[in-house]
Amino acid sequence: MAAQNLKKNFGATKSGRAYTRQSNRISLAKRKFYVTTPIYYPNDIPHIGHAYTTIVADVISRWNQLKFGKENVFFLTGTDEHGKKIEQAAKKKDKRPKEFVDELIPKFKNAWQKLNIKYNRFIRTTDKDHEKVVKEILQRVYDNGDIYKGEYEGFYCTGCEAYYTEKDLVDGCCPIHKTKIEKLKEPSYFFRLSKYQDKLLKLYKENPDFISPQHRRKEVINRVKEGLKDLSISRNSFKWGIQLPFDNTHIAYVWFDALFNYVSGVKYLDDKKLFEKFWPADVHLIGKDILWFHAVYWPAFLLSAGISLPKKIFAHGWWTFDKEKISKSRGKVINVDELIAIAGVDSARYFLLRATPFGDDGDFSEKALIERHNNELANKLGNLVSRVAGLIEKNGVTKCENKLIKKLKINKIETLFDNYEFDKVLNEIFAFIDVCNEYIQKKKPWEIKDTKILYELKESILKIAQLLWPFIPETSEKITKQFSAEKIKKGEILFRKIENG
Ligand code: ME8
Repeated sequence: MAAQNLKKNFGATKSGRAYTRQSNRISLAKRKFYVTTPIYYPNDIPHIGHAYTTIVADVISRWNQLKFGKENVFFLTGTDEHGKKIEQAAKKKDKRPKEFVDELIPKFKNAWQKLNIKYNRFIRTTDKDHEKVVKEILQRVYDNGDIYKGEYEGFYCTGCEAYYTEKDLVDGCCPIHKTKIEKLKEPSYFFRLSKYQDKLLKLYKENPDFISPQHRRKEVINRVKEGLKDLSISRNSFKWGIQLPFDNTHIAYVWFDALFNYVSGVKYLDDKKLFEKFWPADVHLIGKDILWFHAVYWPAFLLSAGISLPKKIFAHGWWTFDKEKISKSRGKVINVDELIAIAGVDSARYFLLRATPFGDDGDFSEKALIERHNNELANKLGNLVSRVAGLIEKNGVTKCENKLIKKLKINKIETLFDNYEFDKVLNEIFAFIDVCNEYIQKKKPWEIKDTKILYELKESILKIAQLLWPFIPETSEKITKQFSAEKIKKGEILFRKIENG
């Protein structure tokens, strides 16, 4: 309901002409948005890193709902359930892989629910429709000659679910996990990745926004220029995966399986209308750890399968915890319940989006979160809302032209949002909150009892709530409800200050 209101407000209160101009610019074909997160390995409960990408996807989804309407946005998340890593994790707990993941999936769904994340589908790679898609594509790619049989001899890190060459290793260990690496020698089917080198380079060149941020795009281009080897896309030494349709003694390489979730998520084979409405994805959000798989393998697989390419891969940075790598074994990990316990859901969401530019690495600390909660959410936003509500409760409002809102840089905010510069979006919104707080100080409505000023403030607060809705939905809905009521009342405190911040 509140979202409906917000949507209405968005069209109605936004500086009229600019909005019309803007909406004319958006072609009909573009009036939808499809955002995805990586599908996470359910070998443990989700932590702050997984929460981060999923919260950002939720923010993007909500922002596009405001622009295009709820029905024109699709947000996909889910879990990556096959492969050696999951098989090993299950074995450790003495469980069968499916039984093991079935117990972890509710933990992911619960975590997203607690964080107020509203996805359209939670895809699991064990879903029947997904398995059907992967098999059909494997057969297609095999039939068109891009898959051939050979033998893989080399290194494999199960933690990364990735192949390595001798020169990638550091002292004989995986460069990421620093753990001992497995040497493989087994029959395998290969995908002709080498054939796609020039096509990929052309793709990056012709679509400079395909990979973001730019410095990561350059890294990918340089590596692709060094040459691409054909990729082993099947395993036959274990069983937990999707069988190749043309050889049931092999299972698909987990990344060949996982990447196709993005098309099966919108019902590639089962619902043509849905698929055509949302595909190609507008953005795949990922962490920088898995950029190579998404920027190189994924478009090559799609080109081979004859499916159009996503518009953008955005690889964000890495969160550390008190300046150290997030690591369960060293106790440097913060799970979703712990994150929420610090200062509530909205403050956690706000902090993660505000503290570091999207794309850069960031450091998480409880102290920094509490500081932002106190100084920005409680002192600036909370105080504005409570002061204005209190004054209106006593004095009422008188309708007038809202001159104050002209200080809100709405076009700039829209551009920043669409450029994934969320920290700057929040900066702009909070600059306007400062303007509103200063306006009260200057005009002293409690002395002169000017209820026109209170009307301007009320309308401005409604606009602020709407723009903040993607970030702090629960608070924004409370504010919207409070300030849309016939009789505005002071109401509860939105953000209680936390001591020792
Ligand atoms: O890679 N900082 O799954 P995964 C920021 N199944 N983001 C982080 C993070 C951190 N410290 N730690 C994790 C996989 N992430 C595959 C994906 S997609 C077809 C298959 C986030 O469970 C970030 O989005 O290892 C990263 O890319 C993802 O979790 C990796 O999740």
